[in-house]
Amino acid sequence: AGSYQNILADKAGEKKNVGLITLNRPKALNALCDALILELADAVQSMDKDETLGAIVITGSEKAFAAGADIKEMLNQTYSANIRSGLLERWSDIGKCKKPIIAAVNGYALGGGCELAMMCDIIYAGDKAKFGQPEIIIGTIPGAGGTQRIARSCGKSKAMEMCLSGDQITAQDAEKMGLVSKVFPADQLVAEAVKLGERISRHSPLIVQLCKESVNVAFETTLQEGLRFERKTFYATFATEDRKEGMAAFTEKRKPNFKNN
Ligand code: CO8
Repeated sequence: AGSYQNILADKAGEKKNVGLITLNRPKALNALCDALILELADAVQSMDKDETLGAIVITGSEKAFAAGADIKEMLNQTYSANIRSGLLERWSDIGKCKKPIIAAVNGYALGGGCELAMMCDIIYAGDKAKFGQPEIIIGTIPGAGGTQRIARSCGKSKAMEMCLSGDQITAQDAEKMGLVSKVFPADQLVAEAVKLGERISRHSPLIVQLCKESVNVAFETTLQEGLRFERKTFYATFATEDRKEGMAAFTEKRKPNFKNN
């Protein structure tokens, strides 16, 4: 990855097979200004293409994952300018990544920061993390998935409570309601997220991609259509060398040697 002003892009893990993106705009608690979003989308896209990487971790600082969209940048924005510029268009590029993305959230994940975490495939949180959709407090509503993704992953009551009150919730509550899959001591969080990325990277990248795509269908369609998609995709794995290798390795009691093929 190139050199960025608002993020750091690195390779982590023993085999350097996990992409690590650190949001790095400390003076604004990693508020997601346009420049940061462009860099983030660029880094995610180039890591998605990098065949040495099996997964990506996105993190911030111990104080803030991201405190939301940049309020100072939005202050004088107008409706027509939003339409003309296609505000947040690059944002959806992050969601197009085919590799698994793990959000490692320490500190504040508010507004667009909470939405960024929810765009990732897995959320790990540090024990002091705080999640919230405070847009309502400043006279607007979530604009990058907050009203939709909380409702789908945690149900209506939780989504309404968070979006209508603007209250922050703790990492422990976020875990209880299923927003977050695990909570770790803050100083171990990024290492644990990278370890998960390393475990994912042991598998066939091709099959990992199909598996991620299949889980994502659960958020987009009916159960019947989703089950049909899953079964067809399961059948499709039998057209790959890696499926054959995985099952052969099991029967021969050895480790598989996947070729991404
Ligand atoms: N935008 C711009 N600057 C910010 C933001 C932000 N969202 N959050 C913090 N900052 C700046 C502060 O202005 C301050 O800068 P300065 O020292 O120059 O005044 C610096 O970061 C440090 O912040 P605080 O002094 O406020 O730190 P505290 O520890 O006292 O408070 C909080 C931390 C509670 C996180 C507080 O900063 C806060 O409430 N921030 C705003 C949170 C918020 O309302 N977020 C939602 C924004 S709206 C949104 O996200 C819309 C989403 C639509 C899609 C977005 C896609 C990107």
